[in-house]
Amino acid sequence: ALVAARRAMEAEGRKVDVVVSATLTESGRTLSGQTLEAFIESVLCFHPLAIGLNCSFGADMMLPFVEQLKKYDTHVIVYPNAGLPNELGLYDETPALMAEHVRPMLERGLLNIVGGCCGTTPEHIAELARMASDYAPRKVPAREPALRLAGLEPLEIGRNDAPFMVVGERCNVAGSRKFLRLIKEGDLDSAVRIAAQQIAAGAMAIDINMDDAMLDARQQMTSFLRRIAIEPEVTRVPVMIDSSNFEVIIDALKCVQGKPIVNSISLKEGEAKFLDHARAISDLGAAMVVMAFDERGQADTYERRIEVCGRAYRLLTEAGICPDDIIFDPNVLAVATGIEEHADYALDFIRATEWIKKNLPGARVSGGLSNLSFSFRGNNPVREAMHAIFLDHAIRAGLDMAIVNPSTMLDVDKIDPELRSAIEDVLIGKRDAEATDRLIAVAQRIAEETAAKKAAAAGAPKPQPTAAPDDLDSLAEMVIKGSTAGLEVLVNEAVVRLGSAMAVIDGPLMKGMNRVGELFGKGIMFLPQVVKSARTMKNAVAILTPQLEAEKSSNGVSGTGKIVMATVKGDVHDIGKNIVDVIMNCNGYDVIDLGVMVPGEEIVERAVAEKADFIGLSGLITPSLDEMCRVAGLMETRGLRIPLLIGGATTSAMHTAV
Ligand code: THG
Repeated sequence: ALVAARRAMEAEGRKVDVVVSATLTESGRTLSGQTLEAFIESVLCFHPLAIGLNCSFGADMMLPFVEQLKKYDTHVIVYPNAGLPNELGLYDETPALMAEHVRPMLERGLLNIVGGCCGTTPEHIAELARMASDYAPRKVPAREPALRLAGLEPLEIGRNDAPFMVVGERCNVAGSRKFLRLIKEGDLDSAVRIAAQQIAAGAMAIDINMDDAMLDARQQMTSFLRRIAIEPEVTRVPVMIDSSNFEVIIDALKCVQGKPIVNSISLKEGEAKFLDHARAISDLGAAMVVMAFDERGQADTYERRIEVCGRAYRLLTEAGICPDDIIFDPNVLAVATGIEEHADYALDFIRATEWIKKNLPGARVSGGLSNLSFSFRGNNPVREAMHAIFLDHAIRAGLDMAIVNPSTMLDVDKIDPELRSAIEDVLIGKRDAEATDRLIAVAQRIAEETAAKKAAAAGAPKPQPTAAPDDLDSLAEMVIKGSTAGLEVLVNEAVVRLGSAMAVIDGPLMKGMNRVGELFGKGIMFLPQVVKSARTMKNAVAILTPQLEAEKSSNGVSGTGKIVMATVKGDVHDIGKNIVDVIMNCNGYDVIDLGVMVPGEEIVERAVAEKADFIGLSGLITPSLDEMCRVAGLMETRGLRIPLLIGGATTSAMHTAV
C-alpha cells in the first residue's frame, strides 16, 4: 500500500502526507503476527508523517505500547476506541473517561497527534482536543545509527551492544545438496525444517537462494517465502534474499512482511544499473548487501576492495540511500588453494573490513564464511576450524555479520593447537606455500583419522600395503604427490621404456592425474594439492615438449589444440577458469584467455580469428547459464561448429545437455 501510494503520487505529480497506523490484538501483535516494534521497523523507511496505533483495546490498555513508540524518529499518532465494546457492541466510555485514559500519554509527552476511533463521537474528540492543548507535543528524537531489520520480531545490528549477526547459509540450492534436492522434489515441509533448524542453532536471519539452472528461481523463491510466512518459528527472523537475478529479488521483496536484506547488488554492470537496483530495493523497504565487484571484476586485493567499496558508498549516499541500510561484502575467497595470488585473501578481507568500518560511517560489513575453506571440501573438521579462527579475527576487525552454517560453529579455544597454529599461519601469518603445505599435512592427518575411525566403526579391513613400485609407478606417484625432484630423469627413462613422449603422457602421467581426480572426488585430496599435481604435470609436459614436437612432425599429427576461454558477460568470477587454464596448459593446449565479463560476440569473433579448436565458457552465478546458451546460439549463427566447454559452480551435466 505504501509503495502504491508513492507511485500514485508520482503519477499525479502531487504529494500528500501518509500516516501509518497499526491495530494490535490482545497478544500485543498485529493480526499478521508482527510485534509493534517489528512492524515499525518495516514501515519506517517509507518516511510517513506519523506512525502509531488506532482501535485496539481502548486507551487505558494502550499505554505500554505507546511507550514503545518513544524511541522512533517519526511523529506518533494514537486514536483509540472509546474502550472495548460491550456485549451489545456499544462503546461505553464517555468523552471525559476516555480523555482521562489518554491523559497519561500526554503527560509523558508521548504523542504528536491524538484522536478517536470506534465508538468515539464529536464530543469525544472535542474533549481530547481541550485536554491536549494543555500539554506539549512529543519531541521527535534522533536515533542512534544501526542496521535495523525485522521478521515478526525486530533485530538491531551494529550498535555497541548489538550482537554479531549469524545468517544461516543452508537454505541455498547452490550451497546445500540437501536443500536443492528438497526444493526439486517439492518437499517444502522439509525445506522449511532446514530453516527452522538453523534458527534453533543460533541463526538470527536466514539466507535464501534459489538460483539453479534447472529451477524457476522466481517461482521457487516466492513459494518458499510464502510458505515460511506461516511458520512463526521461521518468520520470526529477517530473511536475506540471495539471488544473482534482480527479477527474483524484486519478486521476493513483494512477499516479505518484515524488513529484509537483499543479497546482493554490485557495480559490475556500471553505475547506472547499480543505482537503479539500489533505489528499487530501498523503495521496497529493504537493506542491501553490496558486493565488492566493479566493471573490472571481483575485488581481490586490499586496495581494490577499499576502492570499490568506497566508490559504491559515495554513489549510494549521494543517491539518498541511508548508510545504515548498506552492508558491504568485501569477498571472502578461498585460501590455501596452492595459488600464490590467493595467499593474502583472508588478511586483505580483514584489513578491508577494518577500513570500511573506519571510513564509511554507518555501513556494515558481511561475508560468506564457508567460501574461505573451499580447498578443504570434504574435510569438515578443518573447514570448521578455519571458519572459527577467521571469524574470531574478522569480528575483532569490525565484521558485523556472516553467512555461516550455524550448527557447525566452533569455539576457537577448543581447536587442536597444532591445527589452530597451522590455520592462523595460512590466514594471517606467513601466508606462503610452506604454511599451506603444513595445513594440508595437518588436514590430511585429520582426514585419515576420520576415515580410519569410520572404517573401524564399519569393521572394514585396513588397506593393504602396496607392492614395490617400478619407475613408471614412481612417475605416476610424483604427479599424485605434486613433487618435482628428479622428475626429468624419470620422465626420460619412461620415454625410453615406452617408446614415445605421447605414450608417457597417456600412460603414467595420466594415470597419476586420474588418481588425483579420484582422490579429490572422495575428499581425500584438496584443491591446493591438485594445483601442485597439475604443476608437476606441466613440468613433465615441458620436458617432453621437444620430443612431442618431433613426434608430431614425423607422423603428421596436427598441432596442439587451441582453446579460447572466457568468463561470460555479466559475471566476474574467474578462479575456476584460471585453474582450468593451468590444467589445459599442462596438457599442452594453447590457451587464449579473454578474461571476465566478455561479450559473447567477442568470444566467437576471437575463436573464428584464432581458428580455435574449441571454446571454454566459465561463470559462477546462475544468469551466466543463460548467457552461455546465448553464446552457443551465436556460435551456431556464425556456423562455428567446434566443441563448447562449459564450466562453473552452477553448471551441471543436465544443463549442459539441455
Ligand atoms: N557473499 C554473499 N552471499 C553469498 C556468499 C558470499 N551467498 C552464497 C555464499 N557466498 C554463502 N553461502 C554458502 C553456502 C554453502 C557453502 C558455502 C557458502 C558450502 N557448502 C558446502 C560445500 O559446498 O562444500 C556444503 C555442501 C552440501 O552440504 O551439499 O560450503 O560470499 N553476500
